[in-house]
Amino acid sequence: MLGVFNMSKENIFVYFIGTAGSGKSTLTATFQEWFNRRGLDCVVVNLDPGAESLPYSADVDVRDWISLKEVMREYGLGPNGAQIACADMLALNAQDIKSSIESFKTDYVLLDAPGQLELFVFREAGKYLVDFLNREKSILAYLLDPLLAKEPSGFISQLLLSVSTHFRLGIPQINVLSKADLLTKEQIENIEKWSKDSSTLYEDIQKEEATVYRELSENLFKLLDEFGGYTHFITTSSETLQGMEDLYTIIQMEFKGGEDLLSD
Ligand SMILES: Nc1nc2c(ncn2[C@@H]2O[C@H](COP(=O)(O)OP(=O)(O)O)[C@@H](O)[C@H]2O)c(=O)[nH]1
Ligand SMILES: [Mg+2]
Repeated sequence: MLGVFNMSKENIFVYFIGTAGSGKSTLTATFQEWFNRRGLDCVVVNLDPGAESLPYSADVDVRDWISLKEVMREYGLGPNGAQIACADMLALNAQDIKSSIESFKTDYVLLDAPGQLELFVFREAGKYLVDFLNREKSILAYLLDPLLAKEPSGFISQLLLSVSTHFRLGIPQINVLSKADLLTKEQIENIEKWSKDSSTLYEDIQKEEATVYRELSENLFKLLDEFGGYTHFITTSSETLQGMEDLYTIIQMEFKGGEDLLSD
């Protein structure tokens, strides 16, 4: 437990989580760049043992301890089985990851989760790692895929995954509509409208083709609407750098009551 005492009290862990291809690694890189441009310090951690190439240079990289190719060879597993085995190994290497992070002195730790959401969220190792590193100082940026979120039922399915992630990991969570540059202004305004006034989302679901899936969407909507607040999101783009300030501000508000590191 020595590490706990070494760790800076200000250390904040930001996990980037979302379905494969939602833009986690790219947003991690962009947010790191945004930090650096402002003279702020952060440590970037790659948690994906299967990552072939990364858009940032990782300060801490699980591939130093876990290799997808080696696991495939050693245990005679195919790529899918090996991904699962590697995800579970994150727990075995939690102390290595923690010690490595602690060797940097920093306020922010940005963690890029494995490509496949379920490997981190629905297996034990992800939750274990969040607890082990410091649950109290952790926040999750949940990436909503814009190409799915632009349709009412797609938006609902993305929110459902976001809510499942929240229930599973139980730490503060920010919904992030990523790759906003891929959507038209109208599409973004539409999603914002659903987010601000959920009755418009319900109306638009009802305009979709009448299938059993529409009925399912309506029922899922009612479930999500009952809990409230889950439709809120911020919009980001790694192309235009939109949303970085918003992301930073929300994180600051959560942990520092709005006190801005930039003004130090
Ligand atoms: N246009 C656009 N493409 C993006 C953006 N962010 C990521 N991408 C692309 O989306 C793909 C998946 O991104 P990646 O960060 O690897 O997703 P991950 O699997 O969630 O880590 C890549 O081809 C990225 O170049 C963005 O803000 N705008
Ligand atoms: Mg990635």
